[in-house]
Amino acid sequence: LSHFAQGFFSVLQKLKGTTEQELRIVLLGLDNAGKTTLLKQLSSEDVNTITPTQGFNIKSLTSHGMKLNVWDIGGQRKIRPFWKKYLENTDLLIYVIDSTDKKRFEETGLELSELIDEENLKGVPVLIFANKQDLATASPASEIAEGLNLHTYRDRAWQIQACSAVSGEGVQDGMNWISNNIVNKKRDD
Ligand code: G3D
Ligand code: MG
Repeated sequence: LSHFAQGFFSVLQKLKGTTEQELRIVLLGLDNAGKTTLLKQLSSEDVNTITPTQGFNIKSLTSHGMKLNVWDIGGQRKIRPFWKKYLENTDLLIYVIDSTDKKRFEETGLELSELIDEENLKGVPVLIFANKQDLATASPASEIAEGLNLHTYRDRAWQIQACSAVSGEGVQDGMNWISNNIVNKKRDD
């Protein structure tokens, strides 16, 4: 298993001890951000690709009491009403950014801020992976956080985590944050 998968399942195991509920996670980001790479080790037989008639793909992974929906966003404004229902009852949003793709920082920031405003994602904790930090051209996570105005997010827990989906570096730290902020929070509910 990848670091991501290991971290993921250890989080789930903790959660399983605290709740009967399914953990619902959506993993979003522009195309090419690194979502599939993050999931590579998880996505063998369990993944179904739902292709709703509206013309977008959602990969859905159900495993260990977790339902994980993964899809590319951006350039999908017209069909947004159709995918909104996949955001219902979300426990956690993981948003992946290609830290080397400066040309699209504005676009990815806009998409994120619109997601944050979605009714179905109100108050939902968000973990942002500033991915591809193994590349010399990557912007540091702190700079990306500033560009995204993360400090203005006051209605939810959030974290930005530098990582490389390829090497696995930083991925476990992100998972630890989930474990501390989602699992423990659910236990208090
Ligand atoms: P997506 O599912 O979000 O669209 P992918 O993104 O996981 O398909 O990744 C897009 C490209 O970025 C892939 O390259 C992938 O190998 C690369 N990539 C993803 N994460 C990292 C990372 O952390 N570091 C580096 N260096 N590359 C990464 P290709 O060449 O296959 O298109
Ligand atoms: Mg992909």
